[in-house]
Amino acid sequence: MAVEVTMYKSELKPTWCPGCGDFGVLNALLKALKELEIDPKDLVVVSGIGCSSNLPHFLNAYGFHGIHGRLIPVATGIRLANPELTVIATGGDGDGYGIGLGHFVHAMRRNIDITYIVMNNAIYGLTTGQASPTSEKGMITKSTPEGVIEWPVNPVAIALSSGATYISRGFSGDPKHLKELIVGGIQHRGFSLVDVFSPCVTYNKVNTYQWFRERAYSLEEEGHDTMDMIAAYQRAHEWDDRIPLGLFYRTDKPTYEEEDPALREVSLLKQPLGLSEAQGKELLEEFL
Ligand SMILES: Cc1ncc(C[n+]2csc(CCOP(=O)(O)OP(=O)(O)O)c2C)c(N)n1
Ligand code: SF4
Ligand SMILES: [Mg+2]
Repeated sequence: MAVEVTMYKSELKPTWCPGCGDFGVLNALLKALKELEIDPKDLVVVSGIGCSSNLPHFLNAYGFHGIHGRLIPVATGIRLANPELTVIATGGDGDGYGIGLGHFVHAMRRNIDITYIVMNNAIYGLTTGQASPTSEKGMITKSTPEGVIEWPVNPVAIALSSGATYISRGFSGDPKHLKELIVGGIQHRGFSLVDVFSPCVTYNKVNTYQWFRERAYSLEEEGHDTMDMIAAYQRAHEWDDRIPLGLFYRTDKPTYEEEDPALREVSLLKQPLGLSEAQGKELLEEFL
């Protein structure tokens, strides 16, 4: 069977503003799925709340549009229940690096085998332009009329110190390169972060496509050693004049699923429930 990008598109057309960076992320993801020939029935895409978190609606796959900042626990549960699925989590910087930061850190230290794509636009897009955890110090937004007074979080440095085993940054203005990073993340066994600079053209007039293009450079082209954690930390702290794009760090470590004695033997999906058929039916009905 020939695999086409259209296989992964849902009937819904994206509702993002014209020019939103999230279009580039969706395109890159569609191409990555085609390249890996993932059967839509074996794919689950989980999100939180935000413009970026609407992405699963536009895909033909299993989807779970969760609540703000809680996509990682849902993705973790799905992954642990059924390791035969490819589990991708998608969301925004507010979702993942703000309210969801605790879940992000713990999933990384556990090395859960999921791919987390964060559409980082340094703003709360859906709620119309408040400062986010990645908004730069001094940035004037709807919630910070005199400028942000806090320093931004550094997701790549947090990922390095929390034990993620595949840590990368892409740009929605370069979907071809982003596709490569997503393919690498899905293929990687363990927690993969793909932080994507994905401009919000409506509410962030500072960190635009042009702003990013003027600063971005390729880690690959500079010969960065992706197994060198110290070098990765140094690169992670580059942001002002030069912003690195590509794979910062990659290592092999057992996943949570491989370490857990109960899951190692047989996945949750295949373990007996210990319930009679009637009890199982009653329980299911509670949720329907
Ligand atoms: C528990 C909870 N707190 C706050 C909100 C309101 N809220 C919805 S989306 C959002 C932020 C969205 O920003 P981000 O995650 O960066 O996504 P973007 O829209 O920029 O893609 C907030 C604060 C909510 N829905 N639920
Ligand atoms: S408000 Fe910003 S993030 Fe949301 S769809 Fe529009 S451009 Fe994209
Ligand atoms: Mg955002």
